[in-house]
Amino acid sequence: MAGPSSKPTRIGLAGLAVMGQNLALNIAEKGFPISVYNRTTSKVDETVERAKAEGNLPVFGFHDPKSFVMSIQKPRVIIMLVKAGAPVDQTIKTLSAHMEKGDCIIDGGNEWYENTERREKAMAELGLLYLGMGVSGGEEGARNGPSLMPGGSFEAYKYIEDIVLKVAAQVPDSGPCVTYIGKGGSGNFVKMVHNGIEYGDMQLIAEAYDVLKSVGKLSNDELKNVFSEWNNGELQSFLIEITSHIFGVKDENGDGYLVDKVLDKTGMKGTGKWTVQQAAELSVAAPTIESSLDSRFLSGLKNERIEAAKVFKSGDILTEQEVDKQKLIDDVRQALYASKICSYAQGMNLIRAKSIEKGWELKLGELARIWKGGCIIRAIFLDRIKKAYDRNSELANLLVDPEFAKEIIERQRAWRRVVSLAIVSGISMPGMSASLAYFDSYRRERLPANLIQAQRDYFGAHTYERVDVSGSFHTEWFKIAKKM
Ligand code: 2AM
Repeated sequence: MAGPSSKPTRIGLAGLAVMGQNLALNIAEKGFPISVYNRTTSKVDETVERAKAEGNLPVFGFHDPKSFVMSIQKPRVIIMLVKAGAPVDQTIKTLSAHMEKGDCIIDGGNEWYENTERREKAMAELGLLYLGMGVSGGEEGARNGPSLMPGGSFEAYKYIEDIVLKVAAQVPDSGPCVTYIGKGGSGNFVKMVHNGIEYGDMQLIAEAYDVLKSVGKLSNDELKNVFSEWNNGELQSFLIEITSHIFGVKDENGDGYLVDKVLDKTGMKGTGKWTVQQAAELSVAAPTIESSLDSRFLSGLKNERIEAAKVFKSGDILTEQEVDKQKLIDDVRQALYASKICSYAQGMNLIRAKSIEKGWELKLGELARIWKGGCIIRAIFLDRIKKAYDRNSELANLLVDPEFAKEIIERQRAWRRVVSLAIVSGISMPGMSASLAYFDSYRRERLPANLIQAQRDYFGAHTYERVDVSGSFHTEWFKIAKKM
């Protein structure tokens, strides 16, 4: 097999599907000779061929796990990019059989954080180090610079620090998009919440599109221009940019634009659902992210929606009211931005709650920094989040950072106009309205929760606290009410 003639390689990578291949080529391009392996050996040859074609990169392929492991310099480091779950356990078993004390395995997949913690413990018993590393940026990011979220053994991180600092996306003025996240499964957890935030961003963008198209009657060309203009301002981000590109793509197989031919049914792989489950576990309100997951569930009920649309046809209330297009576009931009602040506040608070529970000591500002480049949620906006946590690392909620608070106040009228317009027009806007309700609940000193607590005490003697006297109280509400 084509291996390095004498000198061992610096690192190995196992699992050569799209992400694995691209990451291997990226590592090689940054000057680190790399050994590669895949269960199905044709992918090994394919990767070596690509490495040749893309500039004779130092990628060395192996068809059997033993010679693959042996080709790497000690202490050996192997990144795995195989399907999460059982395939990871199988790959660990295959590789670790040939590894020695002090060697290290890194899982670069979207793995459930507890699996990483279990494996880290099992590896430690063999004297092996383990990292769970979130990798974001898709195919393009993996090849040219992803955002990397490594968590687990700090010693293992130190082995690979020189590599990941070069391989990660580089953002001027804020450095490479990688940092040691923390202990245990923190790298996977942070990547999971990153994906939850990504769900939220995509939902909010889809709602902006919906109201502009359905109520504002914007054409795809107009939408393309709006999103491309937005990408020059406060909303500048990868997702806004690709959205503007999507509106410009014509259907090669028919008339019109491709976006209009795409079935309105969203797929998912599970990290969004995990994020919502964790929010519930930790009692953290994350309504924007939750609404994005619910919207995907509802999108999946295409056949039911077709039937329901017939049932409610006569009650269709989408009005043909006149809207000032330019004003609507400007309002939607502001609503999108304000909603996004709420969504990120939820994601960050979820990460902080987990960090406290697990003693991870995660630095929220650093996370915002490493998401500024390489990953799917990369955005100019993340710089503002980083600065907010730099100003106050103990910030209870992004909403109350003085800069964000000012931005929300400036945008709230437009935000309320957009949500109201959607509601009266019968256009569902779950993400933006959930964000607005989150803001409206969080900013109010007094909520109607007093009534809920009174009801709980009425039927279940759950007791209540008082606003004026400390302690816990119970009232025989029923007896008093009966006497009246
Ligand atoms: P394959 O090419 O041999 O299928 C994404 O599916 C990656 O995970 C691929 O590289 C795939 O290898 C690998 N993979 C999936 N299941 C695996 C398993 N049980 N053992 C090893 N690799 C696996």
